[in-house]
Amino acid sequence: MAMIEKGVEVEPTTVDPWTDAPRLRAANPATRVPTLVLDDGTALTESLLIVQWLEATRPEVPSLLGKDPAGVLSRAGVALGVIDAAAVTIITRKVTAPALFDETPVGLRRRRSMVEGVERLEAMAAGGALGAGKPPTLDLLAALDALDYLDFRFAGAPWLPELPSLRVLAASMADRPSVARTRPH
Ligand SMILES: N[C@@H](CCC(=O)N[C@@H](CS)C(=O)NCC(=O)O)C(=O)O
Repeated sequence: MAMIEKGVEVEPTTVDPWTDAPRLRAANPATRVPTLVLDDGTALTESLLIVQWLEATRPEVPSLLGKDPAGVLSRAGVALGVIDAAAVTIITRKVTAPALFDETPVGLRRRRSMVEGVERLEAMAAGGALGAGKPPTLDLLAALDALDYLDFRFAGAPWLPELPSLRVLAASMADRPSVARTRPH
């Protein structure tokens, strides 16, 4: 989403990192996505480092940090906490299978991170703190990503709170190319 908002057109390769795809492994010794290979062969990894590269190389395009960088980064951190707790839960299931990680003490702690984090995002959306989104800043992009990822991985989970304001905000962004073209499916 950040790349599209910054006007960078990529030829995306859809890859399952768990299959150790050779091209991904060559570009990124951690064998994780996202990995961005520039035209000169430089490989950039870690989503937030890719955002830093976007900001450093395209200062003229509206900043993803907006006019209140501290506020944007603070709110983005809440969304990233949700995304990280969700991703860790999915990845750790692979470690503990067939036992389910989710209801171990650490799994429940990660669930609490998801619930409390997304509740804070909901309050931000209700109070207008995530902005109208045109152009979106990093906090809104990360919040939309957190919501989509929770829906993708934990749809119907009884512990997922209702998120009416966040869903209204997400619906208002649904047709934006950066959102429509990157939604998980
Ligand atoms: N901190 C990294 C996290 C990247 C990450 O964990 N990607 C997962 C997506 S499923 C992955 O590629 N996992 C494969 C693995 O952990 O081996 C970022 O923000 O880019």
